[in-house]
Amino acid sequence: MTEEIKKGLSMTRRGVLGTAATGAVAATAGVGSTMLGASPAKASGDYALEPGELDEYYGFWSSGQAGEMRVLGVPSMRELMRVPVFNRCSATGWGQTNESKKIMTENLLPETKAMLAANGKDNYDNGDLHHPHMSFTDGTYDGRFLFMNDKANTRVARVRCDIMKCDQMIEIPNAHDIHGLRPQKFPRTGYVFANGEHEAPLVNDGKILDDPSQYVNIFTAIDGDEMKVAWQVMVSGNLDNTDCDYQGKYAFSTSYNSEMGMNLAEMTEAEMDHVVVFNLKEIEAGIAAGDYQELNGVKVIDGRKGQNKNYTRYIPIPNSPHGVNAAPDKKHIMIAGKLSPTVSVISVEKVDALFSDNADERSAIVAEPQLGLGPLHTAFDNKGNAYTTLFLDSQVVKWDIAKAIEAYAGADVDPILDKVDVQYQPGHNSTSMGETAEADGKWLISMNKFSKDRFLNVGPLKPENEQLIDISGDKMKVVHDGPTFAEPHDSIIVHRSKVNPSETYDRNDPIWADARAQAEADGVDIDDYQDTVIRDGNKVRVWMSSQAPSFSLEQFTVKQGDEVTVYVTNLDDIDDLTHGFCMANYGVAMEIGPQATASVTFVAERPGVHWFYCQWFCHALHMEMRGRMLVEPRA
Ligand code: CUK
Ligand code: CUA
Repeated sequence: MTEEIKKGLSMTRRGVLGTAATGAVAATAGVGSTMLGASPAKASGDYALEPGELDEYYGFWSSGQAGEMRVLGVPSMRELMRVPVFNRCSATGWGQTNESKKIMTENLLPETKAMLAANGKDNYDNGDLHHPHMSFTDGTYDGRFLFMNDKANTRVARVRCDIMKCDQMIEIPNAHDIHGLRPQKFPRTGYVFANGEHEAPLVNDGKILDDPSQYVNIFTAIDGDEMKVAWQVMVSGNLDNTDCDYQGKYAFSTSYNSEMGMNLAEMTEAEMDHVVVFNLKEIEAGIAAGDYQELNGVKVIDGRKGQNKNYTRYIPIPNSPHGVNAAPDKKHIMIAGKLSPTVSVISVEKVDALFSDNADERSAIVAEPQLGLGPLHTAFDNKGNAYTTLFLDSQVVKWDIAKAIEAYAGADVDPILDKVDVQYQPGHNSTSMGETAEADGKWLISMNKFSKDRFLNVGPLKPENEQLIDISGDKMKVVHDGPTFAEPHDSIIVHRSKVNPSETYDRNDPIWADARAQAEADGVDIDDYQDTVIRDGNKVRVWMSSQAPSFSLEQFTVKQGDEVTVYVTNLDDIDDLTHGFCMANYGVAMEIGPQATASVTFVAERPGVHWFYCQWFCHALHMEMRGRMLVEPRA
């Protein structure tokens, strides 16, 4: 389809549906402050919330190259929070406070630390967060953790759902560039499965360079409770996306480069690529039996083709497959064809025979409907239907899984039920509770890579467009456009009953265990009012508490060149009473939530009077919440 035709279609539909157009009219007339509030076109019900109304669902969003996780309300699509993870954050001090630096750096590999040091850094500055997914118990979300990948620097992080902060981050050895990531669904998480996307020599120390025949790819199972690598499997072909079954037996990873090509022509040469099936019990047995090599402290099993072992099977799939999605019927795994217009449906019941009888791998395929151009990802409702994004067609297609299976068996039925245009080029999609056994068939988000003309022009860099689609009826209805900054890939929509964040911190939170230990050593009661300055050689530890609208210390004095650590404990214990600590002209700022302790370390190299202030508006006298650091010049 040409751009002109696409634009034409979108203009026509705008005219028909009237949502975008009426929103625009309302905006010009100065009515309402948001499209959502202003739009009178509530054609499909109750996506628009009144002021003060709460959403029914949490949406957990990735942000791609922005490196953070975002929390949205669904269906309103209001952005509720940004949770810094692989990025840095000016507001919260993520990447700067001692507590966050520890989380970010304590599990970096030695060679990473050496590389960073040579570049004058102690931490990565960027990340590429594609896939945020919640922990499961018995096939549904359990509200404990969110796990997410960093494709840019081969890391996996965990966010605690009670405080919505990252509490663990690990760098994955041996693998390269973690892309697909999913938590085990049954019996619980358990494992977090993570795909290394890019192939490289297994020992990547420079002895092997331009010899792709010696490159491998690595699939990693992480223990999600301990946040430690449990085991790894060496595979043939690269690894893109992954998901697992509802039985706790298998994980599935797509490979768009079974050819192990190093350029575009080579990578897209074969008509068939594959899905790797990982047999979890067999892998665990192989590890227990000692059939592994240990590399960088990790047990690595050889699951490459031709090993004649029962660790893996390779199911041929046309052509550069991408998304992997387990259906809530607990029986089917959908593999999106990307360059093939098909979605291949794997029956998990038929996978057993691939291992027990060495059955032909394609015998596990029970349907392969032709859906349209560029199928990337599939989501589900609770009525046996699947929703697949068509990147090239700029559409979402709704199809009937049972009919697709009948058609594959020879019946003359069309599984396609509906198609809807989206604006434009969708990647992931997600439905309300759709990646759990409790899919409820209410909402679908289409995460579109291009917004083009859908919003006011903000220059050459455009937002993405995440569209809310009502799927409660027979026909899909696009009901809302939601711009987002670069570049969410994936999202999950979690019923609010599953998540129960706290209002304030627990004083015994392990996040500031180091500060607590230091306080004990310094004779400071970290849980009470504190205004103590301890000198320890050229190290100075400043202990203060905050209570609106003041810091316990109005001033403290240090010497030029001292290494200063400021610990602030926020003694306020009511909801939404966050304070900040910002040391002006020192590049220092952090968030201190109610009942939290946070700390930051810097060298007081700039003599003179320097004001620190609270940068979180907390009180009528918030501007007065400030104090002085007096830095005596070097003699
Ligand atoms: S990938 Cu982005 S559209 Cu990283 Cu899940 Cu498919
Ligand atoms: Cu405390 Cu503003």
